[in-house]
Amino acid sequence: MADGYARATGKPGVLCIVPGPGLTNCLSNLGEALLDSVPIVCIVGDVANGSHHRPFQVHSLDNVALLRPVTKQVFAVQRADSIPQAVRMAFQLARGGEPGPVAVVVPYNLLLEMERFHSLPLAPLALPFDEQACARAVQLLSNRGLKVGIYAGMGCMDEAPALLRLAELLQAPVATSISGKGAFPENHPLAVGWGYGPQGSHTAEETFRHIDVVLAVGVKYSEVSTGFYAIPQARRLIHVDINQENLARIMRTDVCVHSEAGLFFDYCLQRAGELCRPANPRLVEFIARHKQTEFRQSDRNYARYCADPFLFLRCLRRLTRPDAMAFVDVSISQYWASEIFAACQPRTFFNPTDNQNMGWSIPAALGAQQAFPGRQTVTVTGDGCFLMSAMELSTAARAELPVKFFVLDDQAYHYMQELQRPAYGRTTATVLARLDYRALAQGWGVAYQEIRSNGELAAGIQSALDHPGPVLVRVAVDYHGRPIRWLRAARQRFLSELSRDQRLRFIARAGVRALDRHPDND
Ligand SMILES: Cc1ncc(C[n+]2csc(CCOP(=O)(O)OP(=O)(O)O)c2C)c(N)n1
Ligand SMILES: [Mg+2]
Repeated sequence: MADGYARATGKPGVLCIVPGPGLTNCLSNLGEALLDSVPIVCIVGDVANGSHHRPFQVHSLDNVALLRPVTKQVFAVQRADSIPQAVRMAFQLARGGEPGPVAVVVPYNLLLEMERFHSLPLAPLALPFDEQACARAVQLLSNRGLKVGIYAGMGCMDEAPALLRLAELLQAPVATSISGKGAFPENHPLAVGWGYGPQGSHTAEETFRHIDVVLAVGVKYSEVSTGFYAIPQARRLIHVDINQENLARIMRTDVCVHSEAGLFFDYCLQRAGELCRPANPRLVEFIARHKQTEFRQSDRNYARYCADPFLFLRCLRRLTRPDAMAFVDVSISQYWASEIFAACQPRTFFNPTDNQNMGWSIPAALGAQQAFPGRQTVTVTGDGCFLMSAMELSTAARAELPVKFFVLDDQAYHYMQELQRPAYGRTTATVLARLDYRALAQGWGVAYQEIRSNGELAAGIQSALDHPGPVLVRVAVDYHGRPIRWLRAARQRFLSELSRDQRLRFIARAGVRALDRHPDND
């Protein structure tokens, strides 16, 4: 919930937990916030310290050590008078630089003490700005003989107006990373979708084939966003990021700019005269044509029975408002949603990208809905993801948070099946139980709805959206046959990196398994 609140508002979410099980239960989500650059301040009580310390206290795990790998920093407070400073520093650090979770651990006996606090606000952190590198970037961008494309990540999320102005100035097509979706309006004539390689949108891939200089801002080129690093190497690359350690880690980079995105954009926009390019109707027409093709191809129904998940996502986008907040979980549908669910405003599309923490979307959506009670808020989970955190529907009912929870029910971990079947010729531990979702909804006290075919999509989605309270919607889906660009790209990349021996073993196993079939192996 703290993570969803932070992503939706841009402000740190605050999480208060007990040590021991409270802490171990939230480690996966803190890890998500760390890898996805989400500011969270995590206040953790701890067992008594100093003269109050006794052996065998409840929850006396090494809580500080547990927190270290999933946070930017842990402030382990030892005395009551250091609490205010630790909290101030935690907020500053959570927001500062590349955002992330920060923990303050307070032994509970300190909360019984009296203290007069005199804690002054901290001086703001200086934002990184490398003027020389910015100048080199501008020099490259001002060469009108080179075609420029922009790749924008989450680091641009609060700089959308400047990003838009720069893109129009350069007449540059803009692709985003998954978590950058919304930083640039995807209905803009220069928007090409997400990715820019074989794993991303078709239009982005086609458009960036002709690009000479990629300007990447506020991105890391992480495994998930690049389709197991399948994104092509740009002929020339300028990489701008607030965190120096993210620069040039994955891609061969010509200009590394260690700068905050807003300062970089300001610097460029002050040099509008040098960067300005004439309108490029041919590019705009090229993008529009590919978008049309993409849209037409996506219209095809693949489902043999039930609803087509891609058509569901398309319909959901059509029926939700532009400022609706969509939380898309770790299922196959996250890649389809990245392609078809156009985000036209910042902080409207959310995904647990780099920790791929199943079940994240349900509580995250509650945190966001709490921050913005009037905005439509939806989750799209697979049935597997749903099972990881579905109990939080009781919170939606209790706190009257009108989130609409769409569950794509295929009774399987389809994602795992897609990975296992080509490699092993069989699937293992991927089939899920048949659930009575209606009874579950009734138990939690939320409304219930079912969508069983494409014909029911529009009316089913609309009536859930119209309902004033939380609704659980079971969407019975058939994933069969629908191409998954991300998986195809990641698979090809993976295979291309195998040694000759590894590849031979792979092929031999596939051959043996083709003869030795275990259809009910799961
Ligand atoms: C906690 C956790 N366990 C396992 C995984 C590996 N994993 C990624 S997606 C997935 C299956 C998701 O199933 P579902 O939500 O039904 O979506 P579908 O694949 O059917 O689209 C699994 C097991 C993970 N990312 N996180
Ligand atoms: Mg599933």
